This record gives sequence, C-alpha cells and structure tokens, in this order.
Amino acid sequence: MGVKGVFITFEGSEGSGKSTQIELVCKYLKQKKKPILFAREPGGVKISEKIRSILLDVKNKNMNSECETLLYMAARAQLVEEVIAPALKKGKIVLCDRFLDSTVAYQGYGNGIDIRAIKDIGKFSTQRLTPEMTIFFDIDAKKGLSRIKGRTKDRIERRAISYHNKVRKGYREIARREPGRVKLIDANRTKEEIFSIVQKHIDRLLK
Ligand code: T5A
Repeated sequence: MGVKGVFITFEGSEGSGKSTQIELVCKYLKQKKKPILFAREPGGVKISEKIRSILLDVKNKNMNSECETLLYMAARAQLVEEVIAPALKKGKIVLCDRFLDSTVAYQGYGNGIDIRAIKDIGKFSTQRLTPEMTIFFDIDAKKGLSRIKGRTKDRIERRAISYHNKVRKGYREIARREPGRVKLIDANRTKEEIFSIVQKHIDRLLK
C-alpha cells in the first residue's frame, strides 16, 4: 500500500484513559492545523458499527473465542478499507482508538487464542498496515475498572478481574517486545500529566 500519512494508535485496558487522551491530541493537532482523522475500534463505519454491537452485546454470552477474534478482525478490515487506508494515502495523521494490539492483548493474552494466528489474520485484515507509533496507557486493571464503574458494562468489561489482569500483562509484553513502536505511559497520573508525555511523543514523531 502506498502510504504517505502517519498512523498512530492508542491502546490500553478498561478505563486507562486513552479516549480522553485522544480527544486532547485531536484538539492539539487541530490547533496546529494538521490534517487529522480520528477512528475507533471496533466500529467507525456502518458495517463495523454493526459488528461492534454484536461483539459488545451482553446477550451473546455463548460467543466462542474464535468467533470473537474473527469479528474484531472483520470490523477492522472494513474500517481500514473504508477510512484508514484512504486517509493515509491522502497524507493525513490517523489517530485510532485501539487496533490490532487490542486483539493480541484481549483475545490472545486474555482468551488464549494463538498469538501467531492473530498476527497472521491481522496482516490479512489490515492490508499489512502497522502503526508508526502506539501509545499504551498502562494501569492496574482494578484501578481502571473503578474509573468506569458508573457505566453500564459491555460483554467484555463484565469479564472477571483475572481476565483483565491477563490483558494488562499482555499489553506490557507487547510493549516490552516492541519498544521502538510502543510507548508505555503510566496512566496512574492526572490527565494533564499524561497529556504532557503524550504530546512529547507526538511532537517527536511528527517533527
Ligand atoms: N476489544 C476491542 C477487544 O476485546 N478486542 C479488540 O480487538 C478490540 C478492538 C471496546 C471493547 O472491546 C474490546 C476492548 C473493550 O472492552 P469500548 O466501549 O470502545 O469497548 O471501550 P474502550 O475502548 O475500553 O474505551 P473507553 O472509552 O470505555 O475507555 P478508555 O478509553 O480507557 O477511558 P476514558 O478515556 O473513556 O476514561 C474512562 C474514565 O476515566 C476518566 C475519564 O474521565 C472517564 O470517566 N479518566 C481519568 N480519571 C482519573 N485520572 C485520569 N488520568 C483519567 N483519564 C481518564
């Protein structure tokens, strides 16, 4: 794929504050008159939003882990084709709330799906697109869940704390293996403190 833009993803477990930080980054880059595109996973386009509602529906209790993995990938394939790849071709800075690392962490480390298989299917689903930079907001699973305790929990959020601990460990392992791409930020700080670190990473990448 002929890519001209910059692809940045934001990752983390439940309540890590990544959506809050993306909003701040969008505002910051808009002020600088940078061409940006925001996307989120799963969802972002009509077909992927439909898949999202199946994935997060608490009624789908008996969905198996393979089905879950493939649905996340299907939603991603559509989003890449319709939104992410065209924006990158136009030279935009694409900021995406979750991407393939989420499947590695949640379905791979969390649910025990073979990580090599996830990466292979991932290449197929994403047209081999890899983020230039991934910002990972690291937080204790219990602490993160306590931040969102007022919300109605979806099918994934309802899982046991042991599951969420595995997801966090998975993310830390991804960051350990790919320190060049993945920037780990301790998310147990104030929004302002976190943003000043995020801003430095963004500035360094875009300069
Ligand atoms: N999933 C997704 C998979 O299992 N596999 C996959 O491949 C993919 C793509 C998506 C679910 O699907 C799973 C992961 C998820 O379980 P979602 O509704 O899109 O579900 O949920 P999330 O991506 O988890 O996004 P959220 O917006 O719910 O959570 P965030 O982004 O972690 O947190 P945020 O920014 O909304 O903040 C949560 C709360 O904390 C506060 C905020 O004000 C907010 O109230 N907060 C802070 N409080 C104190 N200190 C800070 N520094 C704070 N920062 C934010």
